[in-house]
Amino acid sequence: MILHIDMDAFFASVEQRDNPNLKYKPVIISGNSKRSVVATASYEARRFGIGSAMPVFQAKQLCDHLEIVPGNREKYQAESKKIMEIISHFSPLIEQVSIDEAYLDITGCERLFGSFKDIALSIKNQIFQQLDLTCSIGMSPIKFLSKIASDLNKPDGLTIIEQSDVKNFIFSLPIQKVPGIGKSSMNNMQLLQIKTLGDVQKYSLPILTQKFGKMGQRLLELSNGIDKSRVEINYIRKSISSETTLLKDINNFKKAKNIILDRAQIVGRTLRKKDLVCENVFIKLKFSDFSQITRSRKLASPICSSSAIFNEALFLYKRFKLKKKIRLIGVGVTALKNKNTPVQMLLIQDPAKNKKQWESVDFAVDSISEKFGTFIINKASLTKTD
Ligand code: TTP
Ligand code: MG
Repeated sequence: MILHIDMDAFFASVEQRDNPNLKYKPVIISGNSKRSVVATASYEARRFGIGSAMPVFQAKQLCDHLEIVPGNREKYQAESKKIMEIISHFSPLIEQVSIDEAYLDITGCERLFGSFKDIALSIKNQIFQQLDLTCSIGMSPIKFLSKIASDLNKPDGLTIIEQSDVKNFIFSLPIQKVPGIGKSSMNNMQLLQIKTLGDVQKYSLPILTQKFGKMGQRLLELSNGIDKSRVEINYIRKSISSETTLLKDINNFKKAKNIILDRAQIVGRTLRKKDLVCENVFIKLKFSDFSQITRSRKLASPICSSSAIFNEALFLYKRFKLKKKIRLIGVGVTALKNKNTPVQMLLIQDPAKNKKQWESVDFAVDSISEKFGTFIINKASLTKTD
């Protein structure tokens, strides 16, 4: 049995919880710039036809008393972490797919926690009790159906598709609900008169492949209730990077060094937040003529401190013979590992005490930034003196 959980109007619900003045009101979360779009809309705002990706000015036209709240990604990340922590107690087979969404394989967990329905209700209850947030859960024996199910009774929904109902469900499932069906495939669906997933079976594999490419085979499999994808645990992002296009092209070493330090700090913070270490650091430079290079370096032992990332990135930068002005600088890390994998022993035995000290400084700075905001504390070399 696979459970899919998705938080309701996630960013907006967090803000409504933290500011009682926003409760039961039409609220949108957006960026700060003039050209911002809606990241999410509270369910009250959705009644006015407001939704994700809509320009903010358009949302305002639809609802004149709309509350517009700037987003706070770090806060939502922290909430996301708490949610994943709660659900990880129910099964170790957990796959987080976005900031507010995860799959959980709960096959065999009934003996510990009661029926599948009981498990879903306990998860909903714990999240509500501990975080004052609601979520929607879908459950079925097939991964893609669970995702569709979680969306069916939003908000605060629970939808269970039993094995005995799978066939009927698939046959009447509107084809546009199948993940991966975009606008262009919908045109072809209409031409072929495919309205439901069951209708796919009217066509042979060669025709479906001709019309929809690889997706054709998957659709035929899905229509037969076959979904080869499993809940994939321990998914680790392959890289973390941060880059910035400069206001003016530069060729000044000190300025470049400051930007590398700034980016290294952002990358380091993300790495530590995810409890990861890296074994590879790279820099990316784009020049005034739009050409670009990346240079990377494999490390002898894993790191996660911003200073170590900075040192490696600066080393790579210095080795490069600069001939043109720089328009963009990026710093990134790859070869990521969980911090508590055995390789971490290397760090503990590392005679370079300096490295460990910098890590403790970084963790202290991270927790201060989390409490008081990202820009409250910074390296002295990044503070403007002129
Ligand atoms: P979703 O789960 O797609 O949306 P939601 O949780 O706001 O609402 P629903 O009840 O329909 O699930 O996305 C989760 C969060 O991701 C959302 O709160 C804000 C963010 N997000 C964006 O920043 N931009 C986007 O375009 C979308 C779709 C989401
Ligand atoms: Mg959601």
